[in-house]
Amino acid sequence: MLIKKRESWHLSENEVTDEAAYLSRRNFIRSAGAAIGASSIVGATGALQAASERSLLPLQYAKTAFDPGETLTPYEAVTQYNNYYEFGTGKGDPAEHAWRLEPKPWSVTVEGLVDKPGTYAFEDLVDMKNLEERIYRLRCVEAWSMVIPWIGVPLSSILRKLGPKPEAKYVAFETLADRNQMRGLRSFFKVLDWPYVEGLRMDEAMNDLTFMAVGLYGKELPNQNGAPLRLVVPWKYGFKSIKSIVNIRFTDTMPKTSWGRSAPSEYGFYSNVNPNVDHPRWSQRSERRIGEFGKRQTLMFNGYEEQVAHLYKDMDLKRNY
Ligand SMILES: Nc1nc2c(c(=O)[nH]1)N[C@H]1C(S)=C(S)[C@@H](COP(=O)(O)O)O[C@H]1N2
Ligand SMILES: [Mo]
Repeated sequence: MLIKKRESWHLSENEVTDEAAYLSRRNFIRSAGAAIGASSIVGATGALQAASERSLLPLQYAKTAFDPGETLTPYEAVTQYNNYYEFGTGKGDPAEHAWRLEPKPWSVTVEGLVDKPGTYAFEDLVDMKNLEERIYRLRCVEAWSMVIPWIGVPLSSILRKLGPKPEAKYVAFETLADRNQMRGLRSFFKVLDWPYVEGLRMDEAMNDLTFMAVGLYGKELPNQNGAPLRLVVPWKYGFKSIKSIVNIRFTDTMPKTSWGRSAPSEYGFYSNVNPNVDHPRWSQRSERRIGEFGKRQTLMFNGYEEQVAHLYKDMDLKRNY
C-alpha cells in the first residue's frame, strides 16, 4: 500500500516529461487561438470550469526587485498542475475539486512561545495595504519547476506582529483539515496524516525571501494554490510551502513535518533545494521547467544561494537534508 501511495506522488521522469509536454501543447493551442474546450486532448476541461467557480478579486500591490528574469510559467499551468493532496493526489485534482474550499472568512490560531497568542482574522494578520509582488522559482522535489509571480507580504512582517519569544527556535504551520471541504481527507487510502504540517527554523522564517502569499498573477490566490494564505519558501522543495494555513505555533523543538513523518529517510526538515544531494530514489541534478522542453541544471538553493547560504554555514547539508 505504501508503495502505491508513493507511486502517485513520485512521478517517473517520463510522466513529468509528458505533463510538461502536455502543457506546452496546450499553450501552443491557446496561442494559436483555438478554443480550449474544443480540444479533446485537454483532460482538464472540467478543472477549468471548476477553477472559475470563485471569482478572484484583483489586488493592489507594489512591484519589487525579486524577479529572476525568467519566463513566467503560464497561469493555466500554475493553477491546473498542482500538488494539494487534501484534494487528491492527481495533478489536476486540486483545480477540479478545490472549489469546495471556503477561504472567506478565514482565521488563524497563533500559539506557543509568542507574546500575542490568539485567533486572528485573515485581515488582521496580512496587511492588504502593503502587498508586494515577488517572482520566484518553485522547485518541486519531483524534479519539475515553475516561475510564479506571487503577491503577498514577507512572513517576517506577520511574525513580528505576533512577537515570538526569544526561546522560540522554530515556527510550525498547519493547513486546514476539513473533511467536508477536502475530499482527499475522506479518501480510503490515507496518503498523509492530516492536517498537513510544516515548519521552519526561526532564522529561516525571518529571512527576507520567506513569503506569505495571498495572491498570484495580480489576483487573489485560487483555492488550489492554497487560498487564502500560503507560505512560499523559494530555496526549499515545494512541499515546505504549506497551503491554506490555519495555525501558527512557536516552539523550541524542531516541529514534525507531514512528508518527514511519512518517510523520514526521504524528506528531511530542511529540504533545501540541492543538486548535490539526491533523493534516495532519484537524482536532483536537473529539473524540467513546466512548459519547456529539455532539462535545466538544478541550482544550489534553487538559485538563492546568495540570500540563504549563510543560514547553513556550519552544517553538513548531506546529513541535514
Ligand atoms: N497543505 C498542503 N500544502 C502543500 C501541498 C499539499 O499537498 N498540501 N503540496 C506541496 C507541494 S509538494 C508543492 S510542490 C507545492 C505546490 O504549490 P502549487 O500547487 O501552488 O504550485 O505546494 C506544497 N504545499
Ligand atoms: Mo512538491
